[in-house]
Amino acid sequence: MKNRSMSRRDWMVRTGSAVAAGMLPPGGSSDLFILEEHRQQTPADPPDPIREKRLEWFHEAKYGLFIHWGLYAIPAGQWNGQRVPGLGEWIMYRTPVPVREYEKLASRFNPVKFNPDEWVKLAKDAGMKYIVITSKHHDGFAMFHSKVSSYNVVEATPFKRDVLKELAAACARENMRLGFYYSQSQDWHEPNGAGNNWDFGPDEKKDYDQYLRDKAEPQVRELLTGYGPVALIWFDTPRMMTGDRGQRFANIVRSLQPNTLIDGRLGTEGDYRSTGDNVIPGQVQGEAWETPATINHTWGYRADDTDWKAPGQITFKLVDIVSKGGNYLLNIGPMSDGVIPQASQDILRTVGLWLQINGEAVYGAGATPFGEELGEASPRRAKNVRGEPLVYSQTEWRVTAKAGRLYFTFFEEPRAAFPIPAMKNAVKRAYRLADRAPLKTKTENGRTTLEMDRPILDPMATVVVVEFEGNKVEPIR
Ligand code: JFZ
Repeated sequence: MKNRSMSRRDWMVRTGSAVAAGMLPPGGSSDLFILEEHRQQTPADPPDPIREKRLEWFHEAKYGLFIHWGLYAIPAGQWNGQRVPGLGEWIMYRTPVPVREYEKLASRFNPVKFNPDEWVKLAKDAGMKYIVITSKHHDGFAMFHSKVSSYNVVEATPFKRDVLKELAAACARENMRLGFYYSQSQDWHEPNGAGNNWDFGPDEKKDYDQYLRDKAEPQVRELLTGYGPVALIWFDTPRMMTGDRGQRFANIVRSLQPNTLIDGRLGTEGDYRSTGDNVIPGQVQGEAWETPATINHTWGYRADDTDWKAPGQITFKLVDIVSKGGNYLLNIGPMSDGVIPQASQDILRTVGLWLQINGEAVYGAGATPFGEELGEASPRRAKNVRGEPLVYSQTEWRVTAKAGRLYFTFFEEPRAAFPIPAMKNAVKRAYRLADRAPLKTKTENGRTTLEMDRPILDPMATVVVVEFEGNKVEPIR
């Protein structure tokens, strides 16, 4: 396990989560300086058996649906007729909109077409195994009935329905795991929350602990008591999480629901690592990790962003992530009437059809035992924008693994017979996953090649199962 010997901070830097940790300004020029500074290694954390147990379902699941939904779906990227660039859910900050103005959106929030059963069905059709929804984003508006702040979907809107309660009930009916995104640090609605300097001045002058004790901590408690079993809490942008502040949240989670996972952006404790948004590491990572990703270029709905990722791209990213030991948390942004943009639904369902046939290569599958297929490091030792060694990634095929089996997913048709990477294990047989059609294999000097029919069965992605002697591959390097 390579990265057991890497400091948490170093990993965050390598995977872009340093911005999330509030260590780096997004896109700031000081990035590289900090990257160099933290390149040193620290001793490994010992694996924690209780954590490993908590993570079992997460490792099995691999693919989740992220939902960013809140008041920002109403302006949808425009304020007073002006286009506001950037992420849809950041419109209050980017404009910036004074609290008294932004609050008025609540009186217009009436998503009469919200149908939680349809949302859960979409996740199921898509082959996703968990849902994570924004319970309160940086704008401070709670999408649930909170007793500690009336700035919530039940008390401040004409809709008056507890969105999270209804979604939790729908998930329970369908055995879908549900987790909550909660912005613990930034709260632009509160005088003492982090982030809003246009109404409330600089963060350094705020009574931050007052906000934490009176709003954030009690709201996290509410989420963990009134909404059934919570799969995970997805904390984010840990600004000012110094001292015991992060630990106080961790204690709330652990004491109320010991099985609930904590993501990688609380600031202190976490059960798995979250990469930077849309960032997929170049190599296999030894510890549990997840890439949060957009399906277009925003999390919260923006009417002008229709630049969707194609089903083939999403399928590649999913298999690529699984082959490196991670999970893919892919986001959609519902509109203010409660409808999920049709194009994003269609894309998710297309990938879902592929998973119905090929899911065995994804769910519960482990990382590649090889790695040569991932790409090659720049011979001139160039670095990417995050300061990591630049890898020219190879995108033709990926490998995932289970006991006694390898799954080769081909995204391009191999031009000739395909040589299985060198391993000590003998190959027993090979077949296409989709239709179980056997493949001819040839073994010479201990190296086995696969002969594939042309054209390849599914031009988007075709999986070939290779069964081998023993449980675990022993690669020859
Ligand atoms: C955060 C939020 O600010 C954003 O609105 C969204 O909810 C997203 C999932 O998370 O944005 C981040 C956090 C971390 C990084 C980039 C954007 N990062 O580490 O690169």
